[in-house]
Amino acid sequence: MELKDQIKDYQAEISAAEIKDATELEAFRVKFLGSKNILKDLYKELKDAPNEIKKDLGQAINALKLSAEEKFSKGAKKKDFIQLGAKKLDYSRPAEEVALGSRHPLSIIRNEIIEIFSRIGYTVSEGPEIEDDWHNFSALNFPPEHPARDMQDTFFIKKGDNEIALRTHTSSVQVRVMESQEPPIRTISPGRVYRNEAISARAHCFFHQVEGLYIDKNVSFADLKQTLLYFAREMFGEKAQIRLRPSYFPFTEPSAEVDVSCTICNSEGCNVCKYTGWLEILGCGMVDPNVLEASGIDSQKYSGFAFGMGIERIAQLKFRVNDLRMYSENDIRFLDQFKSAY
Ligand code: 2U9
Repeated sequence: MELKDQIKDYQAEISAAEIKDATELEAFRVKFLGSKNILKDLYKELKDAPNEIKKDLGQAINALKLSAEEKFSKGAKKKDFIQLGAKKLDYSRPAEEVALGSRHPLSIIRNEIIEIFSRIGYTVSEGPEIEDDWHNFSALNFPPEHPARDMQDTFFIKKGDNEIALRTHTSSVQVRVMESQEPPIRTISPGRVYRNEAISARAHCFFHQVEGLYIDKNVSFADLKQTLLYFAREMFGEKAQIRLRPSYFPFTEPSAEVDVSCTICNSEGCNVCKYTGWLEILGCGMVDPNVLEASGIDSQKYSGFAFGMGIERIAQLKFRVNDLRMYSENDIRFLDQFKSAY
């Protein structure tokens, strides 16, 4: 059949088409407007048509296309076609609920600690999780034979002359701050740290810390105590009390462990505080002069204090989550419970 007659036939077909339902509408769409529609064949044939009638035939195919589109949109507007099969769509039905995520409990606590210290002028410093021996141990006054350097405690990446390991504390970040900045230094370093421990409810091969450092002229132990009391009251409530017990760390002298009065039982005794009325929350001390000197700070001119706490420990007390493994399992049933926390 000649192209001219084909166009005529299709034009007649389109004009006569009575689209009665969605199935017929779809069939019409596929034939005249779909990706393999018949108009495409007509355009192909047009190429070989004699030049003197090419223009007219081209216009006729374009007109065919327009009437197909018009017929289709008229058909699509028919309200019967919102029926799919026998089921009617219910446009008044509420939309599916979009599941919202929530902050991780450790992020909630970390952000709260950052907030508390930023209110008294502390900056936040971050640094690498893969550290060299100097920043993780030597600069912090760990003697060469200190047990923390043992393979059983630290994940080593490279042994030998220039040892590389996963940091065991974020004090390494503060060594970097001391090396690159002049006092006064007032900074906290939150971050993930690694210890070579078997995973259980009470131990994990990684956990999260916030360590703090304050170096200036005439920084005293009294400044340290007042800073920690401020922190304890902001974190655990205005009635919180603290007590310090003597301790030992290679990087601080003197050193102390800090307990906060048990806010769960008002210090009356409960199973969380093991009937002592006190909860251990952090360690602290005056920065050892060796540590200041190792990073190029004159220990005759400057003194400082430092402290460190485990974020999981604070979260355990605030949220009563006793199994450390929960924090990294990403069980939605666990994470969902912190939706309202922030
Ligand atoms: C520099 C010098 C000294 C940070 C300190 C502690 C005491 C401490 C532990 C608490 C629980 C680690 O997460 S934990 O296991 N930390 O007891 N941390 S003093 O001392 C520093 C830090 C940086 C340059």
